[in-house]
Amino acid sequence: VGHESTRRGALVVVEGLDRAGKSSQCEKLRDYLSEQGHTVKYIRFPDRTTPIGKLIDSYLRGSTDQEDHSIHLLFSANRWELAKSIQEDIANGITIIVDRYSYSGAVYSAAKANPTLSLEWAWQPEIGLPRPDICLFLSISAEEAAKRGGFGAERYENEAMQTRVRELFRTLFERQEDVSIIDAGKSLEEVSKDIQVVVSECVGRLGATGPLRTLGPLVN
Ligand code: ADP
Ligand code: FDM
Ligand code: MG
Repeated sequence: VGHESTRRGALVVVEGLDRAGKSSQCEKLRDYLSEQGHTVKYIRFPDRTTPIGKLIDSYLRGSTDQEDHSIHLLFSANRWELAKSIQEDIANGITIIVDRYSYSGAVYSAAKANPTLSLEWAWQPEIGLPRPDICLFLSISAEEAAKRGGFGAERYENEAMQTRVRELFRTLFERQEDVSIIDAGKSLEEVSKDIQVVVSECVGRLGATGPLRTLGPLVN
């Protein structure tokens, strides 16, 4: 009788195209879960602060070029270098909200249409990483996204790339469990409410989910 072990935190990933509203919604979700009494961290990938992250940042800004497979593996390595601290935080009861994860990793690289860089190839290095308890895909049409202002100056912010990324996200998420597709074309507040419902339900069934799992191979 007595000592109850710490209830683990949840691993919540937010995915979607540029300007789908990921960063805005991550902040809102962090505030909401904090108000509910959870200890919450908000992190993002790429984490541009590490040595690997600095290489990625320079690539995204167009200051340096990198071979397609090579930069892909650096994006993955950037997740691997943080995997242990994520696992520890979750075990210690901290809920982590992640702005982009392995799904962006696989999809943006595969969208380059490099003949030896398929979605299957791109997914491989993600196998074994902490698996999200829930992945929220903020789905937005090209028209809605266009209303949210012009593209920035970074490498993948062009129409052709975004179109291929949109299609590949759909293909990938048809092959994943624990994904919730959120209509991100609604107002900030409406989207936020929809996310709160899904995440509350996920957090509520964590006891039945067991310990944090790891990402497995792509299923057909
Ligand atoms: P992302 O992180 O997915 O690129 P942001 O959260 O940075 O997206 O949002 C991109 C832009 O769109 C910002 O100017 C933001 O204020 C705006 N925005 C985000 N969500 C909505 C929404 N639901 N309706 C209208 N504008 C939005
Ligand atoms: N991106 C992001 C990748 O190509 N691979 C990855 O593994 C991740 C996490 O980097 F264009 C791309 C997606 C996007 C850019 O932009 C990061 P933000 O604005 O920092 O999310
Ligand atoms: Mg963002």
